[in-house]
Amino acid sequence: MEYNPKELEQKWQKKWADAKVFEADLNDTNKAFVSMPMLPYPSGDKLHLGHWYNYSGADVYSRFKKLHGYNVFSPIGYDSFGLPAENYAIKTGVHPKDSIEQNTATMTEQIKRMGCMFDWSKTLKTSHPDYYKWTQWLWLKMWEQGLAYRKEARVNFCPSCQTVLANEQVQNGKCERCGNEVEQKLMNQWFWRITDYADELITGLEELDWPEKTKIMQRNWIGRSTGCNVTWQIEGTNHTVDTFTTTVDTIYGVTFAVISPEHPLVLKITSDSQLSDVKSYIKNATKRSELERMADDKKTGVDTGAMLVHPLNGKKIPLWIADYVLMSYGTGVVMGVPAHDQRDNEFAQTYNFPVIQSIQNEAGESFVYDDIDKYTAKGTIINSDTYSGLSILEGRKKITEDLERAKKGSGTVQFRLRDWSIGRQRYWGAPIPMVFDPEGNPHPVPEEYLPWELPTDVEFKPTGTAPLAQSKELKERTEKIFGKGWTPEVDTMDTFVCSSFYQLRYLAGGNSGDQTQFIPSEVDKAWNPVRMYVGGAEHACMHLIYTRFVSMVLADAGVLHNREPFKRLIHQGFITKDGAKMSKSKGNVVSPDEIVSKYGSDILRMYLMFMGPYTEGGDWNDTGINGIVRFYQRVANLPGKVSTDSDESVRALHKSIKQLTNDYEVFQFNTAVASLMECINVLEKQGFSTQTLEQFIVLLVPLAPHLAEELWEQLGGTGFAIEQYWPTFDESKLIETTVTIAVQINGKVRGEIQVDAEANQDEVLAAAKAEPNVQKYLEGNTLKKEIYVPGKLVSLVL
Ligand code: ANZ
Repeated sequence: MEYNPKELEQKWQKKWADAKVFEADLNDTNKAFVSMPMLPYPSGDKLHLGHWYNYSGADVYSRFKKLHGYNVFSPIGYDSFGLPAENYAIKTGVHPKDSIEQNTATMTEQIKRMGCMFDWSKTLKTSHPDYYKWTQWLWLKMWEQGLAYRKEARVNFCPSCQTVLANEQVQNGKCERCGNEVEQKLMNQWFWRITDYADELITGLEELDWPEKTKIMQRNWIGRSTGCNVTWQIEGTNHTVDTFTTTVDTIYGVTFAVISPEHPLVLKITSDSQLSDVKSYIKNATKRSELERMADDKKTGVDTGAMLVHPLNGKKIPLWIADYVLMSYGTGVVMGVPAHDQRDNEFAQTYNFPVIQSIQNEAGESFVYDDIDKYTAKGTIINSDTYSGLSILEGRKKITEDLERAKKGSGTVQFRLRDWSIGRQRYWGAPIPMVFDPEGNPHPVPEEYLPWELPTDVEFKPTGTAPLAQSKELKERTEKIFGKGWTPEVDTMDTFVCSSFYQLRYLAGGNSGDQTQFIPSEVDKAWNPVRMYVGGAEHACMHLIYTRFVSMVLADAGVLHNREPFKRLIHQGFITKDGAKMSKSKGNVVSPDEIVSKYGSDILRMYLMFMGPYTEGGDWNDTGINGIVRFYQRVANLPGKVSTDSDESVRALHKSIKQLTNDYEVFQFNTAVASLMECINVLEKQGFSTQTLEQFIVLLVPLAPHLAEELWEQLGGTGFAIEQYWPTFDESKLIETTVTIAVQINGKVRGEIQVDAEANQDEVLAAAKAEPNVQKYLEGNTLKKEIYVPGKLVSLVL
């Protein structure tokens, strides 16, 4: 066959499109199966090899499932609101609306060249009014469910992106997008109450077929802690403070307590003599970020002058203020146990608090909880009145119960997760559909006014205040609909909102689909959740938590039948160059376009899939691709070599069927390619029939979809190769009927014989001695010894 990938691939892409082979009929609910990669965001840069890796692997799987008779829907779209598009627009001066059109057109052309089985008839762009109408609809649902609220809070602010960020979007104190140091700012902001779902976000993980690492990351991020809130009377006042502790078993080891500088009671309970010190401490502390405060080597603090009364033994405990205690966690006050907590120990050393041991391990030694798992701690309570002698866990339970009975405490569960900060002071996002009455009270924009359009009469460059505030049109629109003195909300939504439900809008037909309802109920029932989701591990604690939260809310609102969006999840690995991540600054970026122009999409795909286990990625290497080119050419030549089957060929085919049936399912594409390579070696050598070749072609469809079609056509097959049924392997065909035996003479291999697997020793030895090369050595020599290792080896000694 003439090897011209460009022509061949275009031909099949056109045929697939003309015949609408990949357009899923969403009304057909039988064997419905959504298999999709994460949607890309258009930034102005072209697709890189990572995209190819992501989409190719996802497509191998989608095709594999289609070949099993699943009604596979593989959608794709663009996450086109947000900073990448906006920053590109700022850089080039082109309005984001125009640059998005241009950039998505380029990307679409690139993606289409891959020949993935995407259903382009149901695509979407999140920045289109037909889409963000639903982003705003989701906002209204949140509002209706009591899950959207506004409050004055210290929020993360990126001075470079000039916008507020959610906690998930701050990584090691830096902005997830631009890498700049994030500041803390007191601002009035919108939040979504994701913490209401903290518990289910943890328990729901159990039923998901996700990488264990990702589940652990989510669990840690959500950070569930079971413990006890203890109430302490402040001596000589009517005030009390609560401390949250996971280890109330250490309560007899408390020698001080610490209150956060932001705690509302601080100034009320500080003694007159300490007031000025405490005030200046607060002033300094509130300037620092949480991260800084937690990372401090040297803990600082000031005495408030207040004393707490120990709820169990009545001892007086000094209360200090210190910034290592955060207001955003627990109750903002902690009991200090220097004997068993490292931080408390450092604090006690600096300020000379006594150290009292109250627990010991099984060896009778003291320990700090930082070194062991709190929830399974083994050991005994000591120095603790009637609790002494109990095991740690028993004591913890008993102390909690006694405190509860005395109304001085209660068992409780704390989460590290914070509510999702939703507003952004940026232009290129979905406007928050809220307006304020003349008294400043917020009201939702009624659904009939959606999409609540993004105004165009604004400068989109960021200044730190929301660009929408400049829009005359938005202000006039608001007054016209709601009345004089009404004002619009001017923040836009975090773009992670746009991608938190997009898989459901695909199911409504995408942007050109159903605009009358969010998702048709029957379609939701049959097609949701997504059965296979493929994308980067970097989304573990952002997109993949937000989307789960939104699905749970929509299920509670009666919109969805299912509470989890993604049943199975796979993260692709990284493609590196010379061991390093590809980046423009390193100058080691491999352009997929050039490779596709030179070799075609099938070869690039097969090579990428061959580089290593899909979830681990691999290192790009230009010479390696030639091996795939040779394999491709050999496969392309198979139709000209059709003859008849031999047992070996049939066995090799069934071995491949067996292997690939497993490999594709578990994303081991590299071993799948290797298996086809082994198979073709045997087929070429031993001969094969048309029927065997047909099955081989079906096995090849996921890895080289265009070539497979071409060969299928050459063989005169009906329909498309992708419409065939996956071959089933026949275990009986796998049984070896002949075995290969090596023949050694004086310890050196001199020949190889093929014998019937059932042959007995005499037959095998006779065959060995008859082997021509072996015969040469035997001539004129006397045979001293002959040994047969069944199924493996004949050893002759002269
Ligand atoms: C006494 C104690 C003794 C504690 C001990 C630990 C070990 P996790 O597991 O992460 O939930 N804590 C509570 N609220 C805090 C806040 N706002 N800022 C800083 N630290 C706070 O951690 C719970 C523990 O973190 C709590 O248990 C408390 O210290 C501290 F040997 O109480 B512990």
